[in-house]
This record gives sequence, C-alpha cells and structure tokens, in this order.
Amino acid sequence: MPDPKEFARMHRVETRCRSCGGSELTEVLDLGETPLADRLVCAEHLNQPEPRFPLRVSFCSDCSLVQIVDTVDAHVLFDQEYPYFSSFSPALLAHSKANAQALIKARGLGPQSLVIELASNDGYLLKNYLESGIAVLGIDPAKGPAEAAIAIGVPTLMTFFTLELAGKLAAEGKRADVVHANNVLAHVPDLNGFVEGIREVLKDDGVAVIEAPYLKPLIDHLEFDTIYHEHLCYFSVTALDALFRRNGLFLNEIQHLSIHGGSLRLFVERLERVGASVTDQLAIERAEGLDRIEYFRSFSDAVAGLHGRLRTLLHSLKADGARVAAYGAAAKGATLINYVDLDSQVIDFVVDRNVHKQGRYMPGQKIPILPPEALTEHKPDYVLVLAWNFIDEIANQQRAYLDGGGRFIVPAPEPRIYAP
Ligand code: JHZ
Ligand code: ZN
Repeated sequence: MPDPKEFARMHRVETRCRSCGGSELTEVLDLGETPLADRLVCAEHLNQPEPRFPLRVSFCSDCSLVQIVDTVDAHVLFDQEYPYFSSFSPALLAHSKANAQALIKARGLGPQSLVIELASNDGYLLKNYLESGIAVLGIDPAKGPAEAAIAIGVPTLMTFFTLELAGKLAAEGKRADVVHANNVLAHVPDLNGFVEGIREVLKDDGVAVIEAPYLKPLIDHLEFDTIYHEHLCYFSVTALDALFRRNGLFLNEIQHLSIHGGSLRLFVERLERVGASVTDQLAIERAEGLDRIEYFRSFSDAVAGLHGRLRTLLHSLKADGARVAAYGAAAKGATLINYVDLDSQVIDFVVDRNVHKQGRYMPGQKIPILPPEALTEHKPDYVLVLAWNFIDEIANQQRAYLDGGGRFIVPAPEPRIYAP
C-alpha cells in the first residue's frame, strides 16, 4: 500500500478525448470521490487511509465517446493484488466456451492456427482452444490470474499489451488468426496504441473478437455502478467504428450479448466488409441520438433519483429491524455501496465465491467479504445483489436461502424484490 502522499501522483485529469483527441468534452455525471473498485482491503490495512479519486464521466462531441476524465495509473489498478478471476462464474465459462467453439468451426482453426488473448486473466477462454490442439498465447499483467493461467497450461506473458509488444510479437512471426480482447478495451489508457497493436498481431485474414459493455443499456437501465476507474471508456457503436477506422481496422459485424448488463461482441478485421448488423446499429444510434449530448442530459438526475430510492428502501428495511447482506464483491458493487453510501450499519457482510476476495473488505465501506455459505448460516432477511448481472445464476445456487424465506433485492434500474 503506497504512502497517502503518493496518491495524488497516481491520478491525472484528461482534457482531451481518449480516442480522437478532441477537446470538446462535456460532463454527464459526477460520482464524487470514490475508492478503487477492485482494491479490496485486507484486515491489516483496515485502519490505513485508502486512495480515493474523483470519478467524472464526459461525452466527446467530436467522436461520441463517453469516457471518464480521471485516469488512475494502470499499475495501481492492475497490481499484484488484482482480485478478479474470470473462472468463478460458471455462466461466463459457458459463454466463453461457446464462443471458442463457434470460432473454431467458423474459421476452420486447427493445429496450424494461433489464438492470442489480450487480458487473458486466468485462462478461462484460451483453455478451450488448447483442448482442441490450437496454439494460444495469453497476455495479462495481473499476477494472480496470469499465474493461474500458466498453472493450467495456458502460456501467458505477464505484462500489458502495447503497440511495442505487438510489434515484437509480429516480428517473431506470432500473428494470430483470432485475437480476443474481452472486457479490456475500456481499461486501456492508450486506446489508439492498443487498437493499432491489435492490427499488428492480426494475420491479414485474421479477426479480432472483442467484447465490451455497451453504452446504451448502461444509460437506459441506469447501470451507473459499472462506472469505476478501471473503465475509462463506455462505448457506442458510433464511437467504436471511428476508433477502429482511425487505426486501419474495420468493425464489420456485431452481436448483442446479455452478459454484464448488455455487451457487444465486435468482429474487427483488416478488410472492410461492414455488415448490416453494424450499419443498422449505427442508424439506430443516430436516430436515438447516442451521438449527441442531449441523450445524456437526464442521466445524472436519474442516477441521483435511483440513489435516493435505494437508500430509502434499505433504511426503511433496517428501521423495521431487518438484517441485510449483499451478494458479489464485484467492482460494480464497490461503486454502488460507496455512491449510495451503504455502510456496515446497513449491510452486515458481502458474500462472494471468489476465494481471493473472501477474508477481505469492500473498498471504502470496509464491509467484510465472506463465502456464500454465510447466507444460509446467518440467514439475513434481505440480500442486495451487487452482481445483478448474474442474478439468475446466483438465485439457482442460493435456492436453499430463498426457499428458507430469504429475499433478494435488485438495485437497478429500479430497486425491487427479485421474483424469479
Ligand atoms: P462481475 C468485471 O467487473 C471485471 P465486476 C472487470 N472489471 C470488468 O471489466 C467487468 O466485469 C466487465 C462473484 N460471483 O464479474 C464473482 C459469485 O460469487 O459481475 C465476482 O466477484 N457467485 C474486469 O467485478 C462477482 O460475483 C456467482 O455465482 O463488476 C461478479 O463480478 C457469480 C456468478 C459471481 O463483475
Ligand atoms: Zn473523441
């Protein structure tokens, strides 16, 4: 844990767009000073000051990219202690396996092929290619997840993917038939360098298959909790199309995914052959106004309204003597409990399957994280589901808790009691 005096040096305020460099950035939301969402606190650091940084979202009128203006040093965000391991969600594993199998078939991948994944985490996706005898290379700077990947036989470079690294790989003949980059594009400070790097490591006829949370459901369903310092950008198809074109690549196809509250799967190639899935969505975004600031004008008030209603609901349950816990020590959970100011007076504990999170405390509010079994053990009356994106999966696992009379609360877009 660095010296508090160092904190200020870890933070930079951007005055230009992360994608096009334009200077017309208009603020759409200010979430105040928040702690870092994935910096879970361990018991011995409970009394030490935590780094907190402003979290402000802006819209670029030149390329339509929604982005935060506050950049925290990536080495601080994705350090030795990074606790996110993809493999703790069976639904994500199934989703990833299906994606690999579909690509193996569609692209005729075999022993001669190479698949590279940027932000390969614990090997949750690449292991599916290995099982089919396809060569893979993972790249991820987070030590714990990268070591877990290596342990299951997924070769992994423990470093950030940059244009420089891409050049090196290409020079070594390591160009890929498929480049995966899931939930990482939004994390990258040098966005153009990263995309140019993807171009470098793609074979001429290769495809980059990229997943990113989609801006439209974030705004329409008030998924404000998915905003945190790791997520520098919040992408529309309009902004993505411009980003890839600027770097010699083409967004040729998109698929809509339900994962993470609504995501896009992007198919990006060196060759321009833009399909109807992209042109149709661009037309929808133009018609609905995602390329104009007006679309975002009411977001801040709507988030504030939700904040008020969620607080009122939880405080009135507490006033009636209810005991409340939460499910999912997710990064988004940290944004929610800190912005809505839900402390350990309101939420007794948070449960999570990830053993690397258990025994630690939620950032800011310092609520303890326990294994999921704590729900049937302590039987809280209500559980606020912070990992609402996996609610059906969690409800299936927590049948015993729900059958015993426990109830789930879904926080957004409107606080409600969950009815499966
Ligand atoms: P989860 C993640 O954010 C990681 P997070 C990352 N920040 C990112 O970019 C976005 O996704 C898109 C737990 N869990 O994945 C696991 C259970 O305990 O929704 C996780 O800790 N039991 C890189 O962290 C958390 O909940 C379960 O049954 O906001 C979910 O976190 C399941 C399904 C999950 O996102
Ligand atoms: Zn821009």
